[in-house]
Amino acid sequence: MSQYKNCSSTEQLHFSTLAIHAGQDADPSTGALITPIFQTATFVQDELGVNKGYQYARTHNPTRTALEECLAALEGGKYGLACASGLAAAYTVTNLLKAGDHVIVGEDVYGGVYRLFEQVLTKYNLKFTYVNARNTEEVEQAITPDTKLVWLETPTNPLLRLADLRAIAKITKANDLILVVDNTFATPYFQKPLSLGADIVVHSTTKYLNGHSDVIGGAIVTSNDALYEQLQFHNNAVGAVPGPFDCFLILRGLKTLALRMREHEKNARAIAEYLEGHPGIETVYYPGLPSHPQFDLAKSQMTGFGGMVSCVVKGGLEAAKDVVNNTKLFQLAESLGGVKSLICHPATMTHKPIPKEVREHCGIVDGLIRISTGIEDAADLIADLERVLPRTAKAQPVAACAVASK
Ligand code: P1T
Repeated sequence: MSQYKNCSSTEQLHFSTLAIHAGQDADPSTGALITPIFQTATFVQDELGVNKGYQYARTHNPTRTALEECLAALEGGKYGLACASGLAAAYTVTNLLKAGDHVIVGEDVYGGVYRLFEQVLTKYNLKFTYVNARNTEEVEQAITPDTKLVWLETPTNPLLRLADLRAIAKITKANDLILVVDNTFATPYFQKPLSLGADIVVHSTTKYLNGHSDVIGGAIVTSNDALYEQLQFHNNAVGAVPGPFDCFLILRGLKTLALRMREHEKNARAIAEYLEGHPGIETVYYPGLPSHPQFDLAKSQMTGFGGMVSCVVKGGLEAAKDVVNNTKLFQLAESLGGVKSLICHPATMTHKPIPKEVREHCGIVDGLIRISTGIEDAADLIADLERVLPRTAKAQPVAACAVASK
């Protein structure tokens, strides 16, 4: 259908090459090297029932097709679908379900995904159970006769916890469930969930895939023909699709994904190691640290550990506020995965839609801060943190100080 077919040999090509070539042959009508922005709502038909593969831009648009083919190639999948946002991608996937169906969700997910499930989809009688997906048995024990789908983030937002995808995929296959993995944090550069047994990968392309903090987008990738057919149907029927300019920007971002991820990871590792040795920090969450309880699992299912680091600052909410309000290079903002470093306070920002007791139960405490390391120089980023992190814990409660001084 598309005039932007993958080169037939793309399967043998490496990641960085696919990012630049998959779905992105020169424009056959003009020779344009870079996929043009097809800023059109509709396509003229040659005669009734005869067209050039495109009819109406909600259904397909050549710039979007190029992006979808590239995303599919990078995830090692057969089909890609671009969506208007990460949440639009999540919503489109849940259109596979019907009223009464049950979903098992890894408990530590982006607050907006929790809000979509709990405040929108429960109205349509979909049921959700949240489990500690670090423990594969908990996932298995949550299965009911109505369960249709398992939804996981790995690493999770914001606690960088992992789920054992190979082990969970065995369970979902044995029980005929759809395994969906949100691969936003790892990106396909570091983790390919389809190759580990997942049925569907979703992304907020707003993050690393675009990489420049200037687009909202989402994506779905699968190799399953029947699932793709339904997902594509809903993508068109619901209409939460991205415009061609946004697709162009994400495609542009993808071309440097491999380069950027290597730099993000280098900086994240340096920052995680620095934080681990800092007296003002209680806990550091980074799957690339040997002290991470799932370091071995991380090494077995990921080829790198990504650019996100979270930590708990000693002194709770007040100390965390002091840090996020005072960094200069780390900008205080929601989102992640861009070239510019960001810092955020999940409890009051990205994970605010989750009730306090649910949040705290899974470890999203008031002292937690989340860092999205950009690709600036690591020494400058560490100096920025060094300036604001408390060397002595100021806000220690009196009782805790008394115990410590004994
Ligand atoms: O913002 P949007 O493109 O709709 O993506 C939603 C989403 C889905 N999945 C994960 C893992 C995410 O982190 C997000 C969005 N997250 C943020 C905006 C954030 O700051 O965490």
